[in-house]
Amino acid sequence: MNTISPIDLRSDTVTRPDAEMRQAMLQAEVGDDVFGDDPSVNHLEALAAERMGKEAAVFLPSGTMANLVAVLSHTQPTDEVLLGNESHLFNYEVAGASRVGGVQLHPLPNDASGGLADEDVRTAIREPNIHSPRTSLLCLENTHNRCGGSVLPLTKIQTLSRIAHDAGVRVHLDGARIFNAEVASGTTTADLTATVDSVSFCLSKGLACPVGSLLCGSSELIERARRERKMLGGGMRQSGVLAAAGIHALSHNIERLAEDHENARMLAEGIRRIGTFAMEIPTTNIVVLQVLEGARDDWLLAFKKAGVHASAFGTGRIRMVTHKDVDTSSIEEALRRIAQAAVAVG
Ligand code: TLP
Repeated sequence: MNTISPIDLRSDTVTRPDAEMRQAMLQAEVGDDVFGDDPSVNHLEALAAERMGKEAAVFLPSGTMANLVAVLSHTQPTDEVLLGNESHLFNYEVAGASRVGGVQLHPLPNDASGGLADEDVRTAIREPNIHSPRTSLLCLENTHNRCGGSVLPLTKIQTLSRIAHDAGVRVHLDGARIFNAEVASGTTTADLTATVDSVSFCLSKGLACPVGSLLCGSSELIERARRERKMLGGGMRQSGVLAAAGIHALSHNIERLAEDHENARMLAEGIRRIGTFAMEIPTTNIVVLQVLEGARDDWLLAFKKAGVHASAFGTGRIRMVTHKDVDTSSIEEALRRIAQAAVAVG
């Protein structure tokens, strides 16, 4: 029987709360957050707003709900939302914005850094007339998941925000991994998000919390967001137990993301030496392998048999994500196992 313990690189969402985080959760002061009575949630929301340089924040169960609540809070049914064709919101959120928000999603081609061409955004913003949907929101993503964890350049965020704002269009940033962008670029989250109207970020990815996301923006926007959250069933009660994990993560788990980035670079360089895959060397924690020989699913199975769990990531593509629960020696071991898998498949 195969008894090696698997190295799980499917996502940074697989991280488990460590002993210190669990201790913080155990000691959390709680109240009923739907009444606004949970001191831990209130504290986390204040910290999040401060980190993002916004007036207010609201705690939500997931990144998907945070993006949906953002869309609902910025738009009305029949509006149009511009976003990248590789964005999470367009590819992995079950078209919830269309179903629940009644908006039309209008995808524009993402470039390699996860950005959009200025001209594409300018021409996609519709002139008001009685036939067309009203363009009311532009959504960006940083870091960009399907673009290999790329950091969206600050100047790109600023330029696209200006183009949108000049046309009366709001900007939402899916910052599920915004702290990876901060650590990789050396630019603070407040600077990265200064020109956007709202930003969501996840606690449950590289920050290693069991659950939770925050949506940050103006007080007016967040007041509306609280109503939309309630409508979706996302109003939580003694959620201070979860918020305590988030408070802990914001002070303990951000700087260490640099290790995940270094491990991802090491992993990519090692796999590149094995051959068979084409890939970019990542700047954050996401490694995307383009299969050059053989079938993607055969490779995924071979990796799994060798004790490395990865995920399918589109046609001929495999994703591996580094995180807190996989240290450098595990990455070295993963490379040995991947080399074994390559021999088995080859
Ligand atoms: N991404 C997950 C999968 O859904 C692909 C992952 O493993 O990376 N925005 C971005 C950029 C994300 O990567 C994700 C999760 C979300 C939003 C949604 O967050 P959750 O999973 O909390 O709903």
